[in-house]
Amino acid sequence: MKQSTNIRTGLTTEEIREAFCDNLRCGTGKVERFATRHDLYFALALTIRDRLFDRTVESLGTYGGANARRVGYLSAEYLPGPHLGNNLLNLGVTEAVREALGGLGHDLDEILAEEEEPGLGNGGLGRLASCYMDSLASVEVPAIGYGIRYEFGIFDQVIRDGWQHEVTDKWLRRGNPWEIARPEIAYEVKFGGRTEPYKDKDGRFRVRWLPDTEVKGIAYDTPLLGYRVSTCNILRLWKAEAIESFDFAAFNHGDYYRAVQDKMASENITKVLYPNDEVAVGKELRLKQQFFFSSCSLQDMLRIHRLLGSTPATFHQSWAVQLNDTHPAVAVVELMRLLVDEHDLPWEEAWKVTQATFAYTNHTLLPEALEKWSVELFGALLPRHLEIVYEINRRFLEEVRGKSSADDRLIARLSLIEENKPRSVRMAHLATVGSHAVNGVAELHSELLKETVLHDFARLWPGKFCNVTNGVTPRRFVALSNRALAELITSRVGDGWLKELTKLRELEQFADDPEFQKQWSEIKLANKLRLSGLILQRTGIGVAPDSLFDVQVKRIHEYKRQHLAALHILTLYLRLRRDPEIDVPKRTFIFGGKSAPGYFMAKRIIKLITAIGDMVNSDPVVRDRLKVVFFPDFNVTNAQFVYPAANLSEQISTAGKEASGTGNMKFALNGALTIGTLDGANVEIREEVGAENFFLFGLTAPEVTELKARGYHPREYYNQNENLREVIDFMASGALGGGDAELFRPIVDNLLGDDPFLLLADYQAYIDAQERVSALWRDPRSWTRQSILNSARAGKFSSDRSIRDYCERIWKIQPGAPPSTAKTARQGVRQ
Ligand code: F58
Repeated sequence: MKQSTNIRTGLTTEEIREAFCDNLRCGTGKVERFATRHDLYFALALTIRDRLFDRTVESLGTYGGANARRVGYLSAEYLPGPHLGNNLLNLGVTEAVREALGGLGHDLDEILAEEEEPGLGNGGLGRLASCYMDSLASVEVPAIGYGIRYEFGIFDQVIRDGWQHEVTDKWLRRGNPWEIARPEIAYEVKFGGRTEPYKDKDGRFRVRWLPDTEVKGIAYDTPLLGYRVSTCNILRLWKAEAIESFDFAAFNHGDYYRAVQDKMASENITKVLYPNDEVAVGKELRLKQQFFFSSCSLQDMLRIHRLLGSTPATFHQSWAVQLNDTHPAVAVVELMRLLVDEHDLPWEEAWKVTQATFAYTNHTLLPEALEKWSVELFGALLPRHLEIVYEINRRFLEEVRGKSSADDRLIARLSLIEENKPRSVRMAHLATVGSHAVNGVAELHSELLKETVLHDFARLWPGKFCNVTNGVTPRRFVALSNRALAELITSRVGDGWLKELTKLRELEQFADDPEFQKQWSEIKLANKLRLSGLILQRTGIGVAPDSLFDVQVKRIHEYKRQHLAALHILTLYLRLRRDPEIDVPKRTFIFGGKSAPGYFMAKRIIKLITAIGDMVNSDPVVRDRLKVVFFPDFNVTNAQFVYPAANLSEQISTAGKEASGTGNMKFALNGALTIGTLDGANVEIREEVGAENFFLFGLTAPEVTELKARGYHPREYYNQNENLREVIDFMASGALGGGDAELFRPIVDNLLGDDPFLLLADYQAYIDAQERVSALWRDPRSWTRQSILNSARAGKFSSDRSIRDYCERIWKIQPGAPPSTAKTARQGVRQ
């Protein structure tokens, strides 16, 4: 008999098989004979979860010292993707598990396909948070990712008649084997009511908050293991529940409905993720969500801090708290309230602790995405917090006034309160004032941040601003999703690249090696075949794996300019119709991405793409040369099939609009060439891979500003460019909408009348760059060479590097194994 402990922790094939059978029996209550594939998945997940939590306990033990500073990553969104495959990879047991299951007659890949991913985010920002959690553990920084356990995550997208429809995401319907509910870790969160001044027993002036309602936040923990290390951090998501005493109060008065209603209202807080991308919603429930998770997280961090034997005045020594955009910015105010009102710290001291604790990452410059809360709403929901905001503001503005150059206009611009009707709290200002560091997510973005949105703050506190360029985890986005490529890389440069991605540079020497080139392109072709199968299954469209896979996957947004790509397809289509003999290399255009449900233009852009697809894919003259696919329901699971199969990565946002982009990095790492503008991290990707290996086009950010200042007249471009005119007229003709000329009128009118994202100004440059793409594609050896160089030189874009940058520039934490990884330190705090 094996030792009984190994059934929960052992990593051999035998131990895993035994544990799996045990979990199937005792964890899901099934006998193997009657188990469904989902039961098998569940049993395997439980088996792996045991091994992860074993390491969590171990990590907490080793990091438990009072001097260790941990990271509290506050993010309203996470997009972890399916856990199972990643955990097997990080634990190093994929093959052992495959064998163990194989021995029982089960197929690991089929079981992996059973997992439903947690869609707890909208897009880049949520996915970045998950890449960072992977890297925090992998570079061995103790951290807790805090967020919201939405019952319904981002909707599932279905395409019907070419339009997007939203279906509720019921990711918890069949249970979630990765999380552990921790009802003992619960905090009360108050809302509404009023405040009341009083004198405490020492005669000091104080304020108490008399709320209207209270809810309870319950912790749900998911272990997040680093790559081939024993550090296992946790993702702690909060679920809102009613406080029973509240129900009872109403119940006792015989008001049964009121009691049930209160309960429902409480639970509503974490019901659903707002599906908006790059637009602040301003709804009360959204502010409730933000405050709810910020408050629970801070109370939790304070509890851990005290468990470590410290007092609130040294909170910042235990915790570096990163604000992932302004969604958790109210935490600045909540920490002040906790320290001043509940822990009796003097204001000045509390403020020092608060500023030393927080750092803020900005992810957008788009004005419509900058969060503002009307003072009325804010004060009604968080009356004490509004007072604290006013006090922070008063002291801040007083400090600014003390400086000679401050005039009233500057004061008004800096204020945490926007005085326009309705008066509102500017969350980016609050986050900036309450933090010791502010960063953008790519070099260009960080510069623009200082020049635009936070210009006055950057002048006031130049030292507060820095840049941390985004990164992505090479484990999920190369090793897991492109296994064959990972194996090829490892065969040439060893396996160190997965921990130190810049080692990929060693591949450069093989860029012209015919044997390596052959293997490289065979892998790409196999990935394209795999994706073609999925495309056929999901859309019914047959695509040619040997065609150029030209891919644009990301949220649908006008600034990202999916419709510019559409103009290119129409240009090629009309050219081919006019002259079928012309040499246009075979291309498959693949789009994917969700539109916010209420975003009229984005939904129409989806319809435009699908309408072009219907026309192109069925036209006998072009259908063997061009194909257009809208791949429905782009999410992390699907993404893992898409990036490895791409030849060309479309990163064509209007310069100055995309803060960074992270898809651009995933494509490059998987050997796609980029066609792109000088926007976000494209600038740095181009710098790294070399200008000669990047298809650049379009106006630069300063040129965009200048053109707009001069007065931009899209119609002039239309009048002067015959091809462009033909394409736009075609869209307006109704030929695409089955005779309905109104269908794409809003897009046409928008482009000709206003064109806020300068498609017409960039059109010709884009078409020319696409010509260069086609020319290179005709020369497979040169293409493959450039593909290899793109991967080889994209090592900078590992999220491990980003996390090390945060550690050095912002958190002042030393990554790497804890001082003593010895098992003796087991008596750590229980988190
Ligand atoms: C994205 N923002 C940026 N926001 O657009 C992208 O350039 C960047 O690479 C990425 O962040 C990571 O830094 C983004 O995804 C959201 O999804 C918000 C969700 C909440 C409402 C407002 C938009």
